[in-house]
Amino acid sequence: MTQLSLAGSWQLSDAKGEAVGPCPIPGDVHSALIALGRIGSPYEGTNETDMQWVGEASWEIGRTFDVSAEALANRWAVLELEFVDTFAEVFVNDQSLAKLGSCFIRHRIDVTEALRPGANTLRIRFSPAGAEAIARAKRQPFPIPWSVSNNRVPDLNMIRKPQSHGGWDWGLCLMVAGIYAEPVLHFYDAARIEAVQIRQRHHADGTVTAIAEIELLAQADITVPVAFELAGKTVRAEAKISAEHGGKATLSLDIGKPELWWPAGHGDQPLYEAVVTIPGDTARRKIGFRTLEVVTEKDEAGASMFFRVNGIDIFSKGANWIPADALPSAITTERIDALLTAAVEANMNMIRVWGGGFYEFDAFYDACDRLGLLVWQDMMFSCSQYPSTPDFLAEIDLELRYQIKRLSSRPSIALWCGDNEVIGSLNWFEISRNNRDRYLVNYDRFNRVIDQAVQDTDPDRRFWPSSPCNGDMDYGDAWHDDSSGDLHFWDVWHSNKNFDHYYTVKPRFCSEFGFQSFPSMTGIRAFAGGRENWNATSPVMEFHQRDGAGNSRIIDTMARYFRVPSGFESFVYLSQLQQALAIETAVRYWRSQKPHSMGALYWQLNDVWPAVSWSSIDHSLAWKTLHYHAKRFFAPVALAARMLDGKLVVRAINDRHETVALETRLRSFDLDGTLIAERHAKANVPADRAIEVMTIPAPTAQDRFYVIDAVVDGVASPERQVVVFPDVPKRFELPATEVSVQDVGPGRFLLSSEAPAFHVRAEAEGIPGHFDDASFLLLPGEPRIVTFKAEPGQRMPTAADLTIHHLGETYR
Ligand code: BMA
Repeated sequence: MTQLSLAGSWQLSDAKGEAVGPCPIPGDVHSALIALGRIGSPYEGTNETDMQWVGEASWEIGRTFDVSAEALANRWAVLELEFVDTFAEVFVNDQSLAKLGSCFIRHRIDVTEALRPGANTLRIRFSPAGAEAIARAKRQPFPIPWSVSNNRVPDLNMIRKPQSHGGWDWGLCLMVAGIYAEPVLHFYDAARIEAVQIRQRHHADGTVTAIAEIELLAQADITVPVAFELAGKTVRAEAKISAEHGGKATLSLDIGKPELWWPAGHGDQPLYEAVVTIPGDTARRKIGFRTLEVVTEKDEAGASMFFRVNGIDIFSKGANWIPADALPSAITTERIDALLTAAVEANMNMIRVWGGGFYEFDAFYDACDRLGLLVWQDMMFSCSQYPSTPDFLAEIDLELRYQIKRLSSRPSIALWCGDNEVIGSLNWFEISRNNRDRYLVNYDRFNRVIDQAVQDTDPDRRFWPSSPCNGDMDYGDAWHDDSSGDLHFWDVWHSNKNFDHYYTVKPRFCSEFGFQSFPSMTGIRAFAGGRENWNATSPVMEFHQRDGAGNSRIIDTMARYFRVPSGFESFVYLSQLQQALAIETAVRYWRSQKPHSMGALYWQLNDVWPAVSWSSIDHSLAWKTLHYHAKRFFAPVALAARMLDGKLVVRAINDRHETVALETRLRSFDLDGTLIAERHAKANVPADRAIEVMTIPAPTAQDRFYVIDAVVDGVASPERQVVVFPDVPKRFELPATEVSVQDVGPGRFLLSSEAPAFHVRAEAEGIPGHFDDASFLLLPGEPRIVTFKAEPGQRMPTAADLTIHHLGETYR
């Protein structure tokens, strides 16, 4: 036996040592208590309020396991624990062996002396993280302000636990505890592999040298053979390891011309397996060969910001990622895969792992490597100031070096970013505004530790100080300064501006901008109880909205753009439509400014619980309208149309590596669907560019709309269609019409309408899955077939399962 998995059913006990029941590990205490019926689901009603005691209590989990005498003979036994959340004392056979205090470090505990042949016990005692945070804050030499507007538990910036566990403006406060990765007991010969990083050197002739940098540890001074294998080749060496200082080996392989790994939409994602072996231990890494640079060159506007992969300048299209669920037990590989697959289906090529959650699980990065999603990786610091005391810096230094080494071999990791909004938050707290010198120096000391950790452990990758940030040593206003660096543009949502306000900035790279909507009716039915609660301002609905001004803003926006909807389901539909239109306005405009603008990552992809939020996929994994729009507005060839000074200006965007011959077809219709005029214009849109393709005088009356298609290779794909109202939709007399649905095969439906139906949205409520398209225009005589993709194991809907919404019926 070389290793023993300790995953499975552990026993949970309370602070007094009383047995509570089984606790599956990997997993969390809350989920065990829910399964035991001790607490309700935090997602339903207002249950969250009644379970705050769980996060404030101490808990213990334990199990027994058998170890044979042979397994122990002359072996080095090491208990490996990762994703331990957070303050935990580890007992083996009642002997205290370690006190853990960081959720972001892998703990490897020598248990050789403590184990015995036969039955052994392992107990892990968790103490409440919130109390420890407060105790640490008291010991600070000066106050370190924390994220008051988000966290409901004070001082979480003192401890290395996901910051959003204490509540966020899209999430609940559970202060979960547990172990979220498989605990493993290793039996090594005498030495073990501590870290493996595979670096790549690309040569001008297309050949690549792969370099394995290997860190080794041993129980006693020893020399071991090391082998490095990749792409059918192997190299061997000997490594000296000292018990006190460990050892290192660097092995290189020339591997000819490998197939290159590309971001999604730009090419394939071939992965090669690298294997590093010493007697008794093996490490495997999936390698994708690609070059990647972050290009920040000075130019007339300021400085560029984009990713260049294999020599191609990539427009980053994507969204921000928050933890996949508030209950870690619910974060399965299937859930992660479903979310990231949906990101790629929506033509995304980048995900930003936001700094208030986890350095994600291996399954997350496995999916990104496999799917071609570049990862903008924040370090886990968000929206607070952080200490610069020696003990805190030492603790995060360990964390950073561990995480960078853990992830650096992955092709998906594109950038290491120091934090989320920590520079900006200097301005949020009275205490740091009043003594900016002190807090800026404090920030710089803290941020330099991150910078140094990146330089030392992953010199091939770029360190970016903070998101947002105008550049190295730039402490300007990256919420508004669009001349360089990445921008968080929040004025439309947080300052209640019109969607047109997105036209006032031309970000070099917009890494956050968002607009809220209600979740799907499937989600609402599950958490809100009876119909009497189906109202935006019912107590339960307000409880599932964590941005104080959120619902007012949604309602206010609706009044600006649409007629007041006649029922709650229409309200939910409209809330999702306006979110989609807001984000679409920004993305099409910024993409049309390519190559000045080179990135649009909206806030946010997913949800941790069923709530009103900025997500495009709700907690039930239902696609909101935004996600369907994202699939179109992120399409590789797309149009951007904009009303400007009485004109309708159309630009075409090309993300392909070659010129696209494109015909712009613009049709204007009156509101009953009669064609008024049609124009065509041909243009060659150069590779990786956006150019103007048509301009026409636009009407001043609200009596017509425009349908613009980009015809490529003779095909006017609906994916590329843009529909423009020359004024806000509420001013148009939309025809009353019913959309008819016909089954045309398993999961295939023909939708048609006798008068124009706008933003037609079919839903198969209660059946997990999504359509290939939604929120599109149906013109008379131009029916559409939509196809449903059911989640694995789900039945296909029939026409009778579908509900259809469209804009013209929301107020009738
Ligand atoms: C941002 C993020 C989050 C937050 C979001 C919505 O700037 O970094 O902190 O949830 O805005 O307010």
